[in-house]
Amino acid sequence: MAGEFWSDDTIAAIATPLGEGGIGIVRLSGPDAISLVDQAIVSPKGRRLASARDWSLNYGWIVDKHGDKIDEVIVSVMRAPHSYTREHVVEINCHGGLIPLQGVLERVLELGARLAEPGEFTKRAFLHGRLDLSQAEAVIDIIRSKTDRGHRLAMRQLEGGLSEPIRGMRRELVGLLAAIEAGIDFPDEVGDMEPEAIRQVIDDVSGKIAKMLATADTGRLLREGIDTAIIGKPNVGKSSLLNRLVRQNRAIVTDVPGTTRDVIEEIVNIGGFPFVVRDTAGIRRTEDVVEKIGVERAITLMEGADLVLCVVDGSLPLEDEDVSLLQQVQGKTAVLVVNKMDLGSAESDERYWEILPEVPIVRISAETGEGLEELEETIVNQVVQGEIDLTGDSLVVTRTRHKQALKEAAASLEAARRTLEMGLPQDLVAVDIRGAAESLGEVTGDTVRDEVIERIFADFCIGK
Ligand SMILES: Nc1nc2c(ncn2[C@@H]2O[C@H](COP(=O)(O)OP(=O)(O)OP(=O)(O)O)[C@@H](O)[C@H]2O)c(=O)[nH]1
Ligand SMILES: [Mg+2]
Repeated sequence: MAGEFWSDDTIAAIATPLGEGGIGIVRLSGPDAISLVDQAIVSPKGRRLASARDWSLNYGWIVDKHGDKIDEVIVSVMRAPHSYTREHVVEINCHGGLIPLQGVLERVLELGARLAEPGEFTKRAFLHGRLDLSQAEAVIDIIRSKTDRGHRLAMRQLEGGLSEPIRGMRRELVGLLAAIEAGIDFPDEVGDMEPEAIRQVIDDVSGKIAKMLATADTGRLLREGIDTAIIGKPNVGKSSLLNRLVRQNRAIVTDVPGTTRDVIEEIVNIGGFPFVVRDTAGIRRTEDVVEKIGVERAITLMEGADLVLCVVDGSLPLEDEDVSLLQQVQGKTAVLVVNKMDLGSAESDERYWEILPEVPIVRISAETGEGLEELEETIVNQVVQGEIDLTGDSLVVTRTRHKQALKEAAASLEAARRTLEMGLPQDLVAVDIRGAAESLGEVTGDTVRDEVIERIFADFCIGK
């Protein structure tokens, strides 16, 4: 798939966020990128872009068809194949405002460029073999990374940290297939392979896949963030807890029950993991229309969350409403946060556990900050299963798509092992091994279907 494609049109897009900035960039890629911009630019000394050196910066003005100036610019020229897409790429550095950027974009569109689709630059880089699919996915993960850890993982993936081991395993399987097929094609000269030799390769690759799969759940959380809902009765200190976690006064706190009505969302870095924390309306039966909607949202959020922080006021005895709320939390990944410890504790841990067993309890004071560190540790331990080494060069699977492909490869290898053990003909074993090799190829994009590729790049931003 990769490497065979060649585009005959030239695409253009604004590559920087829309808004005010020091500079903004209009980017073009394709066979006519240089000649097309050349028609739109005038330089003080009459220099032409066509004769500009590769990887050079060129000063000038972009002008409209009447010769009127649109913006003062610096244009970089990167000739094929030494560019992001491996095509001719031109980047026009404009003043960073909507009007100059749109003016310049419209001018190059008028001269024959086509507006790029989301992710189309990176898609071309993939189709020309400069990046494989997992590396292209790493590009968007770098842009969207929410913590240093997530960013480091994406960088490693961009450098081939995932593709290399996958390709290695694929080579092992393809080598095995060749050997099995030689035996099938030349039964007299070569003959069947030793089943034991086949099993060794299967076991080896299966072992590596299992190791990678063990990192997938944590990896996904690192990439996507951990959906965390703070829930509890009104006035127990949910908004105060959010403010503590984000270390600023984000949500309004008052002593009036029912203060928070809408959902307030913040991304918080806890122990290097991105938590998308949502503060919700206090859950109680209410006749207030606005508050009622807030309460419904809180309950919906709780249902879908990766982690629930259930807050109770520890200075007051449990009431029926607390009990029914705790019961709703049952079965979810949760931490019971017993707040207001500075005002004393009315109930024992055992009492809470009677209603909500097996959930870790942390006593804090959102007012003084006491207990917050312990809470943060508990939160991380609740969602991050097992030890994964994120400091070394170890590999972490961060995307569900990769996890799925690895699981399918593992299942095919398992089927191959069973076929082998049953003593069935080796061409049947070969079918499953080929299936496993294909599943592995989906990660790098070597064997992936077009729809999957479309879907991946559609998730990108315009101009990337
Ligand atoms: N003494 C003490 N007061 C607290 C503590 N945490 C919160 N409060 C107070 O409790 C009141 C309610 O706090 P909020 O954070 O607004 O409570 P909430 O759960 O968000 O309330 P709603 O939005 O109405 O559901 C405020 O007056 C806070 O100052 C605590 O740890 N100790
Ligand atoms: Mg609140």
